[in-house]
Amino acid sequence: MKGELEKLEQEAMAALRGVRDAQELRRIRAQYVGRKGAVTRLLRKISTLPAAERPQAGKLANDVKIRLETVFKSALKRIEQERERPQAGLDVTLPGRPFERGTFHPITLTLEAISDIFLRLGFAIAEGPDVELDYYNFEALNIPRHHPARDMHDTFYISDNVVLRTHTSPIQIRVMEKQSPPVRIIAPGKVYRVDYDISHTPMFHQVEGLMVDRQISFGDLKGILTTLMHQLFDEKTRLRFRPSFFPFTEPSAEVDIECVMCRGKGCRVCAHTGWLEIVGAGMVHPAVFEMVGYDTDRYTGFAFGLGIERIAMLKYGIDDIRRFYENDIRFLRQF
Ligand code: FA5
Repeated sequence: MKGELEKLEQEAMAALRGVRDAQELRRIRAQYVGRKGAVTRLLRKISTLPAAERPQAGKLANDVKIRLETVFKSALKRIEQERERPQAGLDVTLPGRPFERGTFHPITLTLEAISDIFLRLGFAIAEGPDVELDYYNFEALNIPRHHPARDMHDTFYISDNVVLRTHTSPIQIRVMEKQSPPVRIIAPGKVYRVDYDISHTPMFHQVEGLMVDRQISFGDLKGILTTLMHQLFDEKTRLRFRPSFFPFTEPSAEVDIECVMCRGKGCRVCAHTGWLEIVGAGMVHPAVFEMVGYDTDRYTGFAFGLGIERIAMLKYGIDDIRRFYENDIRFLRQF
């Protein structure tokens, strides 16, 4: 046993001499004094020796173990100190590397500009989840299963009753479930549809608006949206309200803004029509109020959903919606 122990100690010391990194050191330590190490194995064997030899062998093996542990510890310290020492050739007088400052994304800037205007008009900001229950995205908005209006939304389904929200309108329901009138909120957020071309992307942004109180009229809706566009663009910007259909509003309208790129003459951005559809809107349908338990005799309200990418295209003169999401630094740096 004595001979074996001496041999192991010499071997371990020799292995340690050349060690340069901590990982290698730990491996050698495990090989000799770890739980399954060679010295530890010998220590365990002591119980099989004749009783008279045990005390001496035990002391010998323990001493070897303690000596090795001490050397391991100081080797580890040496390695760590070496690592912290500055490397030869490091010139501390060199100037630092400059790092680039980012800019806000044009969609973020547009969302902020719109939110600021609504905050000044006394609206609060509400939020809801991107991954939404079918109930909030459709059912509670008066769009039952198999209703043809579901075809208007090319939906990404997560499961049978969970979707990526196709619009920000489910936030209307979530707010009204929690709060009784009066309500005056906007809800900015990402929405998702299976759609991709010059004026459609699979992920885009909307700002939902909802105002509920006594005697809210279509005139209030027109006033708010016109004020918004005049403040975002200028006082000359014209809006056009066209009759439309949404199951959750009655009457419903689609609101176009005169193309500020060509001032209505017709260009690539407005598909040569002079107008760009940017908002779906209307008076909240009584069926929706009933879903959330609002008294339809006392309250009326309007709601709208603004398409933010379309507004940003007009604001910054961008003719292809896909530019926003190509991550081209040359494009993004301009804002
Ligand atoms: C809606 O999403 C309704 N939730 C709007 C609404 C809210 C109506 C409240 C009534 C009351 P629509 O599908 O039309 O409606 O979308 C609204 C706006 O989002 C459109 O006017 C358009 O500007 C924008 N939009 C729609 N699809 C895309 C797309 N794939 N990419 C970019 N913008 C889009």
